[in-house]
Amino acid sequence: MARLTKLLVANRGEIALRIIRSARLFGLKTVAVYSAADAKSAHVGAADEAIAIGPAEAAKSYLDIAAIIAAAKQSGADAIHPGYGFLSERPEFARAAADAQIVFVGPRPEVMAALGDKVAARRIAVAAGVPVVPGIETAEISAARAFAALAGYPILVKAAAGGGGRGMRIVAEAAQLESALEAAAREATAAFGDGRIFIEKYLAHPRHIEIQVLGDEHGALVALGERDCSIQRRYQKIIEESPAPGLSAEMRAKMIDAALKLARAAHYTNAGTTEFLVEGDNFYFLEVNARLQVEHPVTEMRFGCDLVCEQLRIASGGKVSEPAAPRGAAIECRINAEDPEHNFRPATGTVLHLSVPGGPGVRFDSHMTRGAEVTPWYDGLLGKLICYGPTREEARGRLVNALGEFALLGVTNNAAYLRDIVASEQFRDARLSTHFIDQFFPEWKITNDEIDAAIVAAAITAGDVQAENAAPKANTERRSPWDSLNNFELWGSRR
Ligand code: MV4
Repeated sequence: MARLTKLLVANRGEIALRIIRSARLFGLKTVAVYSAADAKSAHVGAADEAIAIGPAEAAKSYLDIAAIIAAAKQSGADAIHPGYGFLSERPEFARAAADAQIVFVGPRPEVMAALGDKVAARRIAVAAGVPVVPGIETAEISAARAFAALAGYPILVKAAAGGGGRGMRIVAEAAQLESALEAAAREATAAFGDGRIFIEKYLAHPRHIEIQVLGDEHGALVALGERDCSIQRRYQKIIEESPAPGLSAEMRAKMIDAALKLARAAHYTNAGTTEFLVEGDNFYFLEVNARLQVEHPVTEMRFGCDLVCEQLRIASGGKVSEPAAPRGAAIECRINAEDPEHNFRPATGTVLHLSVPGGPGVRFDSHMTRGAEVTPWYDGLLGKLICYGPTREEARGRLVNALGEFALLGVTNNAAYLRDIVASEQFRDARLSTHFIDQFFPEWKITNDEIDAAIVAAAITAGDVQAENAAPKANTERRSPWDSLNNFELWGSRR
């Protein structure tokens, strides 16, 4: 068993903090890496040491394999955790770590490479007896026509190197087929340097349900239930929950069995997720995410486990723990720096005020603090609010409350939008599908009664901070807090 001592976290933001916390619990020293834009970021202060790896551009910092391996060597780290995004699913990175005698916290590079190729992953699924959407592995026009005629339109053209919705094209009728195949191949070549495409029957109204698995190097594999991630916008998940509402015990058992068969066939180790589309009583393999996922906390809340500790145990050659029986329900929502009133355009700024919700079953995974800067360089995830409850309704009630208590001023964000969704009857009734947002919340405006006490209180302090910053001269006479509201931009932007 490789005894690890020091972990380099090759990531930033909330997930870097999340990993540092568990690494410390696991008894490891921690090394943060950071770009020039993140010198004052929370993960830098949280780690035992921190190493600058380059300029703000991700390509020259968090995506620079050589710079990160050099930082690991310099600090004497014997393991690297990639987090999610960035280099987390790049086999070259896992390979470079291994070549430098550093343990990569994730599956083996060959496994990652096989699963990263959606056509190869689909073949592994078929060979393992896991259902896939009827499809064909070719872009050859006559074979494609024959398949589409048999399966029926619409069909979906996908890129082998794609995933997460990139490089997909829905084809509604035969007349569009040829040009769609050409365009998809061209796009895939431009985006991924790999023009291979495949075709599937298009499922019109699916749910997205995924199974969490853990595998160790001794051949043990366990599943930790499912997550329903149907609520997404432009392929970005925004609300995730476990268990999947209405999923029968029989379907769950079948999906878990399929995920484990697939993981076994792929020689999967460490934490991974098998994504499925679910329509009625049928489920179909979509892809494997060979990493820890953003939404892993909902699984942790139900199973009372720490998936990052499990990952570290597996990476040290230890055995996966047999999961406890899951309890209750957990729902997560992603608080993003974006403006839901203006087509969700990305927002930036300085956090002037932060009210973090609390209470039983409430968890906030975030790197935000007052004064934190949100820059345009990386994704806009400000934090994840996760609520647990004995039942879905209790978890949902807590999440509505928690979103009400939450206030982050200075950076426009989607918290009030999320609260409206979680409080809605459509969400209460779990009318879940990948079209949920388009169906029920395509556009949105804040209403005046949502500008509530928490926001007003926050605005007062934020206004004070702004005023202090603008006029740093000593002033012993306290003004009325209401004065500071006058030029506070919240009111201009929200009314
Ligand atoms: C599909 C599909 C319908 N039919 N495949 C989107 C992300 C990529 N990983 C696969 N995706 C889809 N594949 C067939 N044959 C619908 C989607 C899809 C989707 C899947 C999961 C979560 C959100 C989604 C949003 C739109 C489309």
